[in-house]
Amino acid sequence: MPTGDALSDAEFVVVANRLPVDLEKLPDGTQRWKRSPGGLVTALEPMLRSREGAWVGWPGLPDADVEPLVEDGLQLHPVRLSAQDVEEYYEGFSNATLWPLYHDVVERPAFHRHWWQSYVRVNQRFAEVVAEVAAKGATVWIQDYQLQLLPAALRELRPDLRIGFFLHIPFPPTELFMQLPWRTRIVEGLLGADLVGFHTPGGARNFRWLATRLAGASPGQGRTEVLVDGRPVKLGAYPISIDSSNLDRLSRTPEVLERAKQIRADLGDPERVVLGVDRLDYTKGIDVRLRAFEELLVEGRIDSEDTVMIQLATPSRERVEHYQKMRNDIEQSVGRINGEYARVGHPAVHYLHQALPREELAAFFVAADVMLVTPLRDGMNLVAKEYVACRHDNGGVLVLSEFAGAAIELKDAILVNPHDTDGVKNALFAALTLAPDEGKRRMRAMRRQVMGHDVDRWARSFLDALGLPPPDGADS
Ligand code: GDG
Repeated sequence: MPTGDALSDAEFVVVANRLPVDLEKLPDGTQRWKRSPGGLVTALEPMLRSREGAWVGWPGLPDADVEPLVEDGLQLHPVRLSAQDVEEYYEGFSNATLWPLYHDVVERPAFHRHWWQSYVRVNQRFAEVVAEVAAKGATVWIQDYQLQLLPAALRELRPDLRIGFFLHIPFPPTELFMQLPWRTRIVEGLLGADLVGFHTPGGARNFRWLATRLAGASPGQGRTEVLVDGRPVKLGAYPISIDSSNLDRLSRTPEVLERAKQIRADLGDPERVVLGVDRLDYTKGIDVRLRAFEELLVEGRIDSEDTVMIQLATPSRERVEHYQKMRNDIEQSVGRINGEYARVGHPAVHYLHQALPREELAAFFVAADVMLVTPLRDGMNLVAKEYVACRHDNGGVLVLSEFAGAAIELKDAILVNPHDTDGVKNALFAALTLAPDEGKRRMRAMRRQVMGHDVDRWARSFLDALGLPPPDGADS
């Protein structure tokens, strides 16, 4: 990738904790860039390119001094984080304070003043980089909980910018948010934006209440606006989605269909395959579904000879303490279930702690009769939508937690309360025994939703609300 010399003056800037490419250290000590494709990059790339856009973010390695670069017409501007920043701002305040607090305190958030100081410093550093990169009057779209102080910090430096913020995780109930010692600063930070977006109307409502109570915002036009010192700030729900048609296309390719068959054959051609796919995170309720599966085995309602479970768990945040404990607990459960119910060469639960290629993931979705998505709380949950997009045969049954944002749109899933073990167990059993016609009816309805509301539509609706005009020559 070439390094750009005179980079800046971008009309459209995306800011996220991470760049869409990762810097990797090779064993010989040299470094190279590796693409890290994700839904957000796919959705925003065309818009960024057509507007000579820029992306600002951390390259993923501590203490990395790297110059801005241009990749396929897209400017990439690295923000440097020291090892201490990674520990305090990222692993600490972002992932051990905000993450558990915003996910209903399913683990206890840690409140440390030095983590907060680091969060303030890093957000300010991001603001300085964006202020350098953005052209006069440019539009800046800030992503997620790591950067909640950035809207106000940026407005302070560059009042000419149009600033949008989108939160990818749930915005918590007000009673929980009030625990945060720095609650007012966070709310004021977000109110620096012109538009603050959430996955659900509930998130927007919670934030609106806090904006008026903590930051002196007053009601604006209707319920989707507040006024901050007379300046309107729009609030709204923009449920994110996936690159539906591409995934649908991928799931129909001969390679994926063949691989799906092979997966079932490798499992010993069981009658029913139950699947879970998650980042290994305590919010995802992996323990909940293992318990449900185990109890059905104990009660003799299912038999491991003909019903197997696969749990794919992508490694995540391995240096954060909560994650280490959860991994041990889950691996112990898998071991216990297999100890009781496996035969040599025939595990009852197949557990992979690995990141798999996208094609392989699609094949698992095609191969699974029942998909278990049981988070205790989740902003949206893209896996649920990806499963639906891969079921062009209208086959497969989705069991989905009521506490995932996706439950608002995927009403034809079998919805469960993940705190209710009997409920999850009975829902799993119902899914395994659902009449095929009823299963197809439900999947068809969910596919209409997912195929009609893709990530591109999500990004457009957010940017329309922010007032970003379409690029020259665009057809919309
Ligand atoms: C946050 C919010 C919100 C997983 N394993 C592999 C793999 N994945 C992909 C999935 C999916 C993505 O990772 C996970 O997205 P989720 O939405 O399920 O969850 P979070 O990572 O927690 O995302 C969430 C999201 O932001 C977007 O706003 O929906 O609520 O928590 O795309 O397919 N991909 C590959 N190999 C794997 O092994 N290639």
